[in-house]
Amino acid sequence: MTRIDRSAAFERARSVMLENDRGSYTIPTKGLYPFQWNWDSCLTALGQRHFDEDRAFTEIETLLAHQWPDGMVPHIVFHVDDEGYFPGPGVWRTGRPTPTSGITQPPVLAFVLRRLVETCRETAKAEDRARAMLPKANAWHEWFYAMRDPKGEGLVAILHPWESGRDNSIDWDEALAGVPTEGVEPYVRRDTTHVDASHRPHRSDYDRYMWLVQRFRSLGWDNAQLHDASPFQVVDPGFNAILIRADEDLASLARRLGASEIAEVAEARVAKARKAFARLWSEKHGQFVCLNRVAGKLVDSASVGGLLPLLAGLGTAQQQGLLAKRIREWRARSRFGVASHDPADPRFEPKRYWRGPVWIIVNYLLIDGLRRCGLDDVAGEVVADSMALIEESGFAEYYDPTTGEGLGGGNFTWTAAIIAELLT
Ligand code: 9WN
Repeated sequence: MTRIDRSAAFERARSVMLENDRGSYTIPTKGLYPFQWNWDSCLTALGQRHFDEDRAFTEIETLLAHQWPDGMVPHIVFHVDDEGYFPGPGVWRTGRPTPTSGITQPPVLAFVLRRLVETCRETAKAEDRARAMLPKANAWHEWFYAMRDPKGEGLVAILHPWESGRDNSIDWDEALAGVPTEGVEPYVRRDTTHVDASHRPHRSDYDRYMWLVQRFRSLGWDNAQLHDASPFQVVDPGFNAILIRADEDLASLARRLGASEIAEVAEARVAKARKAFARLWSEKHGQFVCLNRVAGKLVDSASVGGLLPLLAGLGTAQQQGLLAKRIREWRARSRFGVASHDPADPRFEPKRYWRGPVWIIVNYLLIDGLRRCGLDDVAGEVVADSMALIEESGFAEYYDPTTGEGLGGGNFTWTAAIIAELLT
């Protein structure tokens, strides 16, 4: 890209972020997602900081203002009424003052917060705002190990595919098969009125998503009960790697800001999780894979979630090299990297949401992880592919890795935010 192209691309990215800005939070895209989503907001702050540092902090503060008393930071905050999304607050019925969903999402918050503080122009102000958020981020991380790792194994489970942020990944097929559908209340999906249904999860997936919501709701959203009551308990290497990295970043920030008690507990969590992580390596696939905690076995599914451990420098140097090799192999089989699932798998679907398409935010996490592990050449290839995708197809929600076609919602906030981040 030429210099002029870069500044034009940055301006386009900025206008997408501004178009979706609702003052103190940003929606992912108009129509399809009219509320605040957890990991979308945090990653959006990474882009906002390039033109408005204050606003970037506000994005995260708004999310944390809706943290639950038990420490969980919910996956959606329903700031306004909007019938355009299903399931809305009337389905979740979590009883929060401002309605929220009852599950969580990948905890990228502390990873983003550290980056904001380390790169901001107004350091003292940023440090003050970050200092106030440290106990909240710590409470959330503590919540994960208390509620989602009740046996103290060092790895946390997700209880709903939506928690992973990779909703209909092939990773969940086997565990979802153990979720019944009897008793699911009649419902009308709204996503398929906004975007092409063949690019979205199947009805059979939604039935199970709703069964789990109803089950958890029947338990009053009491997190102390949900883990053991859920027929879906999956240890996702991507999710756990994000949590480990977020704890490392929380510890580093806490040390910088003089909060040594928080630093110590975060470091202890990291040390324990790192030891436990080796269990998720698959010799067959040459990458990390999920563990189905209910069945007690690894899941035969090679998805991008199993490459994300690079983000926390997990695995041996040899294993990290194999993860980079996977990225190159997948890129060789499709035109653009990085597909969300191994394109050689017969279950790979290049247009169906998290069963194949490329997601720019995942590319960004991989780029960061590859650089961390000294795999800069591969990181450069993923940057180039990400730029080529937005040049060809604009700021889409996700892209077909075989053609580069933009899919799902358009003018998508976190895609724009990450491109702004990669450009600067
Ligand atoms: C359910 C907002 C969210 C992302 C997720 C993505 C999708 C929601 C949905 O959209 O999930 O949370 O209804 O499909 O899978 O990663 O946070 O952009």
